[in-house]
Amino acid sequence: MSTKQSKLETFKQQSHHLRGSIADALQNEANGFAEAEKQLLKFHGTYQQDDRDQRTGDRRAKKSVSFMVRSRIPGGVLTADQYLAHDELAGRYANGTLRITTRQGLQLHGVLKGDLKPTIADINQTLITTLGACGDVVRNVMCCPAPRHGRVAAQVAAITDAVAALTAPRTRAYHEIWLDEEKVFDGAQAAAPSEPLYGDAYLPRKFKLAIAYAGDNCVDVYAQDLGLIAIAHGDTLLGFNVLAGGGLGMTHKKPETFPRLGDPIGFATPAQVEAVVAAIVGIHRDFGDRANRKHARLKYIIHDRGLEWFKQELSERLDFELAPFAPQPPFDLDLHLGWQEQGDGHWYLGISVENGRIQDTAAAQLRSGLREVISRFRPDVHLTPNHDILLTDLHLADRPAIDALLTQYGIAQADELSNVQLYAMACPALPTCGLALAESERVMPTVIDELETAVAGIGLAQEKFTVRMTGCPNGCARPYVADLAFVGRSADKYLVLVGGNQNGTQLNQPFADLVPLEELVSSVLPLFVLFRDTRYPNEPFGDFCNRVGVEKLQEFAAAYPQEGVYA
Ligand code: SRM
Ligand code: SF4
Repeated sequence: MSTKQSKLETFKQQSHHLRGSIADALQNEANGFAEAEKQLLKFHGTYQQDDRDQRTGDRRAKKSVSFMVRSRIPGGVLTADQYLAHDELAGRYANGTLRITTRQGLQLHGVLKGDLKPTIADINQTLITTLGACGDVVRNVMCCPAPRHGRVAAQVAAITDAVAALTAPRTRAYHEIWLDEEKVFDGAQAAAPSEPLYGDAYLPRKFKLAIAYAGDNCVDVYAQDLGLIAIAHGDTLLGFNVLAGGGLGMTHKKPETFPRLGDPIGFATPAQVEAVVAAIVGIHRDFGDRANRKHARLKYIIHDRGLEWFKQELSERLDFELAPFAPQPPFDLDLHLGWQEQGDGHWYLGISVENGRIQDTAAAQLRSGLREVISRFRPDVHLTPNHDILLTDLHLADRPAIDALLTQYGIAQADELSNVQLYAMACPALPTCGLALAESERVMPTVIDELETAVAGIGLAQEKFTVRMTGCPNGCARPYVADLAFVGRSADKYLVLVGGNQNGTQLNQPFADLVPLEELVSSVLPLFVLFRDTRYPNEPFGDFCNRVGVEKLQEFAAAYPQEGVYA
């Protein structure tokens, strides 16, 4: 195993808290940045990308370079003005679309280098930052987006904000580069403010944190480096069950990389939770692998050193003992869609957004429709971890007008969509993602249409199961906890996995490999037939697959008649 630190560690350490030569490089004529700056830019919330549809195969040909800009939005909560500012920027500087992310952020794609500074500055004008949306830091802090009222909800929201503030990078580099703040670092001495949580080299890798409410796992809390589950008794927030060591990224054919669910660690009171977060992030900072980035997540520290070691190390960093993990009810996945009373006399409307892409197409003008509804009715906007959008604090009296507007713009409401569609997610993949091995977002609608028809054809139209697709094994749409997943392997071939569940509490298993795109649905349809015929009462699809086991499922599928004769 190499102990030589990775190149990126050197970039970080030499960057004077994320400055590098970004400011100078912004001024030059090139359409992109050199390697060190490209890496540092991620911490500022932007990725250099190229349009992979435009790649010619000629390495000398000039690439069509542009930037993805990601906003860090704790809990996914925006005001109407903040949403509308992003919408406006999508039209002015980006490719005319907004992309809700699986961590409740918003992305712009296709921003040119010359427009990066105004784009980031304009986002900041609305009091939203892109700093720390990407890079080796604690990423956007997630929290269940459903508008809730009462003391518990207020406390959970306050803790979400406090944890986001605690884990935000402190460097002023961002303000100097993008917001024209006076330079506090002149290159002569290390006069930049220190990073109390991160140090000069930041974390060895990204770190993900989410807060769930007991019983509602819409944030996929087991897939996070650090998961907090709010436990309340009536109107009192007792505290949080703490999970650590979840994470999904893996690399095909490299068994030393793997998805992992978080382990129960203990229970923290509201007053203890920030100290617990700082201590666990500190363990990642101090023990994470700085030589091999593929082995640098918290999950590998816990896997390699053991859970008992981790708990001991955590206990030494805290000046109190964590209580034991508290009993909690079973989880469910609530997408929070449709019209719902929010508990304070107001209503919210959850709208399903196919793969999180807010755009206008011939079939539906989602971007324009949302813009009009949000401009006229001024709701707060909550982005969900399932790529959807909630418009909150609405008056019931406005429902007919809002419904009419959605119809006018061709926007379907949740009760008009199939369960297959509602519970599906796909990552962006091609053409923007440089790591994609196969298509995802662009082909998912066709796969979903086919799957919808197929399961309806065998009488399972009402069945709820999660189906997720990614263009590579990194796992951005959290495929490894889904009932059914398609993970890109090569140009148009996928690994098919089954046996996760909607509740996000179990990992799925590979069922078939290198399945061509056009055979994805037919490859799994025999499993749905077997499920329909032999499931236990109310047993979900993923649990059924898990119980029967992949080997038996493979045998059954191999013996099953070819496509077209399912009944
Ligand atoms: Fe991700 C890298 C998109 C959530 C695991 N992810 C990327 C990049 C930036 C590609 C790159 O490095 O060049 C993708 C940009 C594509 C594009 O064109 O927009 C990308 N990831 C996304 C988003 C937009 C997918 C989506 O459908 O919404 C999500 C942005 C969330 C946000 O707002 O911060 C997104 N990524 C995730 C998740 C899910 C989650 O966090 O809940 C995961 C799996 C959980 C995990 O981290 O373990 C995830 N993304 C990765 C990985 C693998 C990390 C690993 O430990 O191996 C990479 C690759 C990397 O970091 O090197 C990656
Ligand atoms: Fe890109 Fe892979 Fe993430 Fe999809 S899963 S966005 S292809 S890195």
